Amino acid sequence: MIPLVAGPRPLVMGVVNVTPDSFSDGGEWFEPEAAIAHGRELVRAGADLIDVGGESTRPGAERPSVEEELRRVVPVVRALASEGAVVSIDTMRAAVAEAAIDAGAAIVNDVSAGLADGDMAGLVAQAGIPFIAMHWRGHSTDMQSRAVYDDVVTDVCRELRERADALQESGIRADNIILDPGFGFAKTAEHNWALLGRLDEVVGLGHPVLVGTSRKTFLGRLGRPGGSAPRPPAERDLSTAVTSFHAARCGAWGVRVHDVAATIEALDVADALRAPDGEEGP
Ligand code: PMM
Repeated sequence: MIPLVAGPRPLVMGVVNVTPDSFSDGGEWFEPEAAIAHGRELVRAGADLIDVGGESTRPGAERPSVEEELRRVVPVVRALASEGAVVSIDTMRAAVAEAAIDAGAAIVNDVSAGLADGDMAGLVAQAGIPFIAMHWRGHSTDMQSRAVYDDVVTDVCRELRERADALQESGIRADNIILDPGFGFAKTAEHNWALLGRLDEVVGLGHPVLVGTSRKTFLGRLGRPGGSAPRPPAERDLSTAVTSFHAARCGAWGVRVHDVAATIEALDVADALRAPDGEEGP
C-alpha cells in the first residue's frame, strides 16, 4: 500500500527515464537493462517509489509511438515491480498505463492529468489505484507559448481543483488523487519560483502534493547572468536538494528527484529541525 496521507516527511520518488532525449538524463538509461539497474540503485539509495517513463517531456520534444513507448517501459516496470519496488508509470497514454499496471505498476503519473487521453481517467478509476495529476496546458511541442497567467499560483490552483473535480466525476476516488503544480510545464522561471514560494497554497487544496523541480532549467539559471547558458542538468542536484527541503517544510507528500541520496540527506535535515533529538554537537 502506498501511504497517501502526508507523512512526517515526503516520500522520495526516484526517476528512471527510459528515453533517448530527456533533458535531465536523456539516453543514460535507454536500454532496458541499464534502466532496471538504475532503478535498483535508486531503491538501494532509499527511494520509496520509482517513476518509470518512456516519453520525454522537455520543451519541443516529439512524441514516440505507442508501440515504442510500450517497448521502452514495460520490461522495466515488470522487472522492478517483481523485485518489490513500488513503481509509478509516467505516461499520458491509457494503453501504456494499462500495460504497465498489468506489469505491476501501482501508481499512474500523468503529466497531462488525464487531458491528453480521454480514456485515462476511466482506466485509472477501474484500476482503483492512485493517480498523479499534474498541471498541464498542452504538449511539449508548444507548451511554453501557454505560459500566460494573471497570477500563476491562483490560476494553477484553480486549474488543478477543476481537474481534481473532473477526475472524481470520472470515478477516481478523491483520496486517490495526488496533485502536482507542474514545474517547468508551460511556466517561465518566474512562474516556477512563485509556485515554489507559495507551495503552501497548493498543499492547501487538500490533496497530497508531489513536487517535481529536480534538475529543471530554472534551477540551472541560478547565479548565471542573463543571456549565459544555465548550468548543465547534472550540476543542479544541490539546488534540487534545497527545494526538497523546502517542499518538506511546506507539507508536500512527495518529491520526484534524480539524486535520491542527496534528497534523503536534505529531508533528514528537515526532520532533525522538526524533531531535534537533543544530541550534542558538533
Ligand atoms: N517532470 C518531468 C516528467 N514527469 N511528472 C510529474 N508528476 N511531475 C514533474 O514535474 C515531471 C513529471 C520532466 O522531467 P524529467 O525529464 O527529469 O523526467
